Parts: sequence; C-alpha cells; structure tokens
Amino acid sequence: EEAAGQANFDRVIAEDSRIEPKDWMPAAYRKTLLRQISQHAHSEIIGMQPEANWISRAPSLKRKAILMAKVQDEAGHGLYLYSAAETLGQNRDEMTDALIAGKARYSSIFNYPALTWADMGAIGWLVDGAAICNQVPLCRASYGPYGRAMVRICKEESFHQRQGFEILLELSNGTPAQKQMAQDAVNRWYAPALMMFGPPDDDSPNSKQSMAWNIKRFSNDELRSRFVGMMVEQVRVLGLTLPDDQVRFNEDSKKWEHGPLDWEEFHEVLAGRGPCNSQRLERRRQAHDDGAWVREAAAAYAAKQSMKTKE
Ligand code: FAQ
Repeated sequence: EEAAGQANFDRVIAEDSRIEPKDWMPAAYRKTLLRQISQHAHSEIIGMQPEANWISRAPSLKRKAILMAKVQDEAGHGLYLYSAAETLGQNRDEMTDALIAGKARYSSIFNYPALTWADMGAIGWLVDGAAICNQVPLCRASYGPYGRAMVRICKEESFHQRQGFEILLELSNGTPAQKQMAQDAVNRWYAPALMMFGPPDDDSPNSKQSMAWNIKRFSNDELRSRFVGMMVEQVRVLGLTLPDDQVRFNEDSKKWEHGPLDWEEFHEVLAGRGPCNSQRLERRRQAHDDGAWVREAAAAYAAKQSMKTKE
C-alpha cells in the first residue's frame, strides 16, 4: 500500500497537482508542512502585537477602525492556518502549547518594537509587502488546504499593504517632522523586512526539498531580490528613500541586489534574543491565561449539547 501511495504522491507532484489531507504522503513531507504552516500561523498571531499596541493611540477614529480591522484579519489568518495544519494530524492545543512554551518559531520580524505611529505605515508597507511577495507563490503550494488558505490571506494582505503605504504617503506629505518620522520608520524596518525571506540560499537547509515538493516555488534570495525591486519603485512615489545605497539592478543576472544584511542579528533573534522576544511571548502567555474561561465555557457548552443529542 505504501508503494502505491508513494507512486501516487510522485505522480501528483510531477503533474504539479495537489495533495489532499486523506492522500498518502511521505512522513517528511507531512513534517515539513506542519513545520512551515504552524510557524506561519504563530507569526500571524504574534504579529498582531506590534500593531495592537497602537490601536489606542491611533491619530483618528478612521485610523483606529482601519487598524483594528487589520489586526483582526491577522487573527483570522492565524486561524485558517492552524486549521490547515490540523488537517496534517496535529491539534491546535499542541501547537499553542509549543508557542507559549517558547519551543516554536515565528517570524523574526515581530520581535522588533513599533516605536511611533509611522511604524504602522512601515509595517503595512514593508512587512505586509514582504509577506505578499513570499506568499503569492504559496497559493500554488502542492498541499491543497495550505494553498487555498493562502489565496484568501493574500487578498487581505494586499489591503493591509495599501493601508500602510497610505499612512506613509500622508506623513511624507505632511510637516517636516512627520516626513522625518516616516523616513525613520522605513529606515528601521527595511533590513528586518528583508530578513523575513529567510537565510541566504546557501544557508537555507529546507529550501531544496521544499522546492522539489512544490511547497516553495522560489528560493529565499530570489524572493528577497524581487521584493527589493518592488520597493525601489514604490519608495519614489512615497518621496522617501531606502536606507541602502547598494541597491542596484544587475544587468547581467537581471536581478535586484541590495547591501549586506546582518545575519548575526537574525540568528540572535531566532535564538530568542531579539529586542522584543520575551515581551511578545509573555504577552501571548498572558492572553492565553486570560482566555481560559472562554475555553472552559466552550467545552462545557459542547458537553451539554452532546448530552442533549443523546437523549
Ligand atoms: N524568522 O531552511 P530555511 C506574516 C527559520 S508574514 C524566523 O530557509 P524554510 C503576515 C526556518 O523556519 C511572516 N525563522 O526555512 C503579517 C528554519 O527553521 P527550522 C510569516 C526563520 O522554511 C504581516 C530555519 O530558519 N510568513 O505573518 C525565518 O524553507 C504583518 C532555516 O530556514 C511565513 O511564515 C524568519 N524570518 O523558509 C502578520 C511564510 N526565516 O524550522 C502580521 C511561510 C527562516 O528548520 C502583521 N513560510 N527561518 O527550525 C515560508 O515561506 C518559509 O518557511 C520561510 C523560511 C521563507 C520563512
């Protein structure tokens, strides 16, 4: 049976078609999908924090409503992704436990502080921009539930990026101090956003296999380079600059190049020693504890309903 399953799996991958939850799949394929999808889900959930911290300080009612909607979307993305991960056989409680125990990864980017209102613009423009660039190809991921979740997520991320761009545009066209605040936020978020794409290709242990399985479609460096090209165009419209004087289009390779990134810093953040790692995890633990009564009430209600159907 395993041989038949493997043959079917190989055929589906070769045809660039889709694997569904009930199909046989190699254990390593299941494991890497669980790894990537659960990390992605955790990123959405932890990623709510830098922006949620600014909801009460949004400069107008309109901005507050927009920011609340965005943060709520991120919670929704986390839920679609946990559901996709559950189809691979791990339940959400286990994933949550791993996150709050500090044993699970989530994106490095969310361990940086959001210092001013302009950071809401820079996060939307750069962080959501990088997320879209990375996630549009994932809409074609070979695992059905992941690819389908990505389609909806990418549509919402596009709105998020536009709202970030618009915050920066308004600040950039405001007073000199507002323009400076926008530039400062772009300066601080640029390099961490480039690191969202993951380590350089020659230091990316998972890429080759994930590409062979049609999970990833492009390498980390390829996507990072494309992202830089997109930002170069958009930053001009903003009237701001990228804090990188080495950005250039290489005519030979036909790729955008950027200045060196501090991979030492990236590894420190991944090891839990970034500027906000402990604060983010502490906040998540607190939220989980505060939500205990909701889980208990839901479980009690479900038990009562199942008694009713038995009668
Ligand atoms: N941060 O071999 P690779 C969002 C880890 S967007 C932390 O290259 P892979 C939207 C990697 O897990 C952010 N860890 O790995 C939003 C692996 O560790 P492991 C989330 C990182 O999987 C916006 C090791 O390094 N997006 O949330 C990072 O082939 C605004 C070796 O790396 C996704 O998760 C990093 N930046 O490629 C929300 C997208 N990079 O597991 C709120 C889906 C690498 O072996 C507000 N994921 N690592 O222990 C992916 O596309 C891939 O997993 C990559 C990494 C590209 C992130």
